[in-house]
This record gives sequence, C-alpha cells and structure tokens, in this order.
Amino acid sequence: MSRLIAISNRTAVDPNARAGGLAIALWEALNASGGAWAGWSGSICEGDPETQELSDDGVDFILTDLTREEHDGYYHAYANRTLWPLFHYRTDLVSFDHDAFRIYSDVNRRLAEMVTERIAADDVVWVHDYHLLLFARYLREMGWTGRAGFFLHIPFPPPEVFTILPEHREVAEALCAHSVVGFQSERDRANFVRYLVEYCDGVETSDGKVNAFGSTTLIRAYPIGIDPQAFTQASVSEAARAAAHQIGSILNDRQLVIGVDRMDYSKGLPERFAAVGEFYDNYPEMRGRVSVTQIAPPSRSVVAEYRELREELDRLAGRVNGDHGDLDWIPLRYLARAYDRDQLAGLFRIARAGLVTPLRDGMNLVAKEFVMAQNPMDPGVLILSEFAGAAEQLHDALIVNPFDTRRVAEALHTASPCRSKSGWIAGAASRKSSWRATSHGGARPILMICQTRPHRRSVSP
Ligand code: GDG
Repeated sequence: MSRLIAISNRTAVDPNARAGGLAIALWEALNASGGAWAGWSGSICEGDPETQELSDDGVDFILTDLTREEHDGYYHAYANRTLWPLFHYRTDLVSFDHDAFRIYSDVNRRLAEMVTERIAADDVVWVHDYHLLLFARYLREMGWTGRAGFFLHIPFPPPEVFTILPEHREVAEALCAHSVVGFQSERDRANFVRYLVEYCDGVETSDGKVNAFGSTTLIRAYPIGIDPQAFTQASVSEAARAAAHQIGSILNDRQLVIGVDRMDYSKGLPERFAAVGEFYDNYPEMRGRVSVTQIAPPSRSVVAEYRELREELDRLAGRVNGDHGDLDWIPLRYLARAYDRDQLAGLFRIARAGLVTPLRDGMNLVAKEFVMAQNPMDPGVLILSEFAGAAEQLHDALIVNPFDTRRVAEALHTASPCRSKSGWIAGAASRKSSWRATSHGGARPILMICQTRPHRRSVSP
C-alpha cells in the first residue's frame, strides 16, 4: 500500500510539538494513512550521526542527529541567515557563505539517502520548507522515480530578489524535480513561475504546469489553514477563560488590542510599536481607554539580529510607556515569553482588535486563529498586513501597509470602540456586524471571516 512520507527539518516526534497548525495537519494525514515522518531529531551529536527509527500511534519516525558543523552550516548559516532573510525580501540581512551552502547540500543529500533507503516505489514523498530545497535533487540522483511534492511555508521572492542567491539555478532545478510545488499564496506562485519563464526558459502550460529543466511540474498556491473548530473550542476552554479573567483584572474595563508573534524581524514588531506610539500621539482621546498587549516568544535567540531586535523592542516599548503611561495604565505591554495555545485563544476572544502586521509572511496563522477565536455576537477587528499571505484570503480584515505607521495608527483608531463622541459606542458596532463564510482553499475548507465596521479593504486617509 502506498504510504505518505513527510520530510521536514523538525518533526512532531515530541507529542508537545503536535499543537501547531502544520504539525496537526501533518500528524492527522500521516496518522490516517499510516505514513512516516523524517527529519532532524533536534539533537546534536559528537561522533557520526546515526539514524533512529521509532513508531508512535501509527506514524513511523525516521530521525537523524546533526553534527555541530552541520547544525551551524545547514541550519544557522544557510537556512536562517541566507534563505530566511532573502525569501522575506530582506536583502540587507542576507549573508552568503559557500561553505554553508556545501554543508546545506550535504545535509539535504544525507537526509535523502536516509529516506530513499526506506521508501517503496509507490510511496508519496512530501517535502517541507526552505531547509530542504535541494532534497528532491538527491532523491532523483539516487534513482527514486516516484511522486514527490514540495510545500514552501515562507514567501517566494520576486525573481529580481531570488537571483541574488548565487545558487538560484541549482535551487530552482531541484524544486522542479518534484511533481508538484506548492506555495502559500498566488503572489509566491507567480514569482516562481516568472523566474522559471524569464531566467530558465521555462514554458508555462494552460493547466498550471511549467516545463523547465527537462521536467514538468505542477505549480500552485495551496494556502495553509488551521483547524477552525478546534481553535474556536480552545477560545472557550477553561484555560482561555482563566487567561481572559487574569488580563481583565489589569485591563480594568479598557479595550484590549493584541499581537502574538514569534520574535522575528519578519513580523514587523518595531514598526508596530512605532504605530502604537503614533496611535496614542494622534488620538489622545484613546489614552487610558485602550491597552495594547504584544506577546513575542523569543526565537532563534543565538543569532545576532534577534538579540538586536529584542533590544530595539525593549527600547521602543519603554518609550511608548514613558511618553504615554500613567500610574494606573500601561499603554503597551510587551511579554517576551510563550503562553499556552488555549490562553492565547482566550485573549484573542476578548480583544477588540488583533494586530497582525508582518513586513512579509508566507501565510500567518495567527490572523486565522484570531478570527476563529472571536465571539460571533461581538467580534473584534483584525488589522492585517497586506504583505501576509493571509491577506489574499481575509478580505474583510482592515488591510494595512505595515511600513506606513500613520495608517496603522489610523486602523487602530478605526478598530477602537470609543472612537469619538459622534462615533459608535463600545461594542455597538461589533454587535451589528455580520459574518460571512468564504472558501478557504487550504487543507480546511471553510474559514469564517469576521466582518467589522467599517469593512473596507484598506484604510483611507
Ligand atoms: C511559518 C511561516 C506560515 C506564537 N506564539 C505562541 C504560539 N504561537 C503560534 C501561533 C501560530 C504559530 O505559532 C505561528 O505561526 P505563523 O504562521 O504566525 O508564523 P511562523 O511561525 O513564522 O510560521 C508562516 C507558517 O509557517 C505555516 O505554514 O503561516 O508564514 O513563517 O500558530 O499561535 N503558540 C503558543 N504560545 C505562544 O506564545 N502555544
């Protein structure tokens, strides 16, 4: 029987890692088909890395440790300091290192070897994300001819940016070794197709395929989704109510605006903090009526850029609070730690607005989670960056340019309840608001979209 074989940098071998959107979706698919999941064990080894095989609840795991050199070259250097910034259009942060590329290629080859030794001709291989861009090249070199798909979780940049990568051709050729290549958004798909056509003599066919490098590949957008019912249930769980109660005692009847993001420069946190400052500057009547809470668990904190980001956020939050705070009011609370998913869902549910303003994001699951956590009788407003993949689907959010801090401040004002004396009163607008269902297009079919007043696609001056 044909099995699904997923390959990603990290797997959900640890049951605690089965909570995220990707992990849940993959786990369910593998669990249903009796498939296998291959990747890095999460450990660094001293000697030669060995392969570990184990099974849990019908899913086989094929894991390998990384050597210290592999971890530095493949993971820290090439994946996180070359590909991550480049694919997020941050050419200013990209570092190139030929040794790192060699190690990245070697790790992709080693993982491909580990997998090819264990798969059958009719299995389906499903490769995930920017850590494994070369995986299929080695799979094919080792003689495996079966079906293979690739999904990129992060954005794919325009060809003018992608071609900055010295190895762009090798990467593109390896991607075309898959039968299907999936992207989060139409914009990412179009960028890759344009690159193949303009730089590699690719020929686009009418059925969404591209002939390039001697292969024919289906290239499509498959926007990733969340489990909407599960998130709605989480938002009314005991832990969610407790978190809402806890923050309620500090809010003191003020309206909550919430942001939840991994602490990453792609998420636009400094720009967001600046916009919050402008909001209180430009709309003094909102002072003392709204409190912004930003949850930002640190990620990849060993990399210098992340340490700098942390320091910048500390400084910016201090400034907003120093300028605007009062004895009984903290305008911007910034919590650099992780919370349970149910607690987050509870905070989303009571928030008047969700601030999701990445400078560039593949999809952004927080935007979808915020929507699903809302009470349909009194929903909050989603303020969403036009540069998140989610903006192609969540048309009824307040769509903003995250670099334009004045407009983001304006969106915060639009979303705030006690807008002005002549404006609507707290809650009245949202109670009147309606909901509509829209086709999701991802793994989950329906996502309810919160329609709030005013429901324009962008904020006008
Ligand atoms: C990549 C792409 C793409 C955050 N803080 C906590 C916490 N989270 C959860 C959120 C959400 C997930 O982490 C973050 O997902 P995002 O989609 O927002 O962003 P990335 O981590 O950058 O993910 C992205 C995604 O892959 C999927 O394809 O959408 O574009 O960059 O689920 O809720 N969860 C818990 N505590 C926290 O403090 N429990």
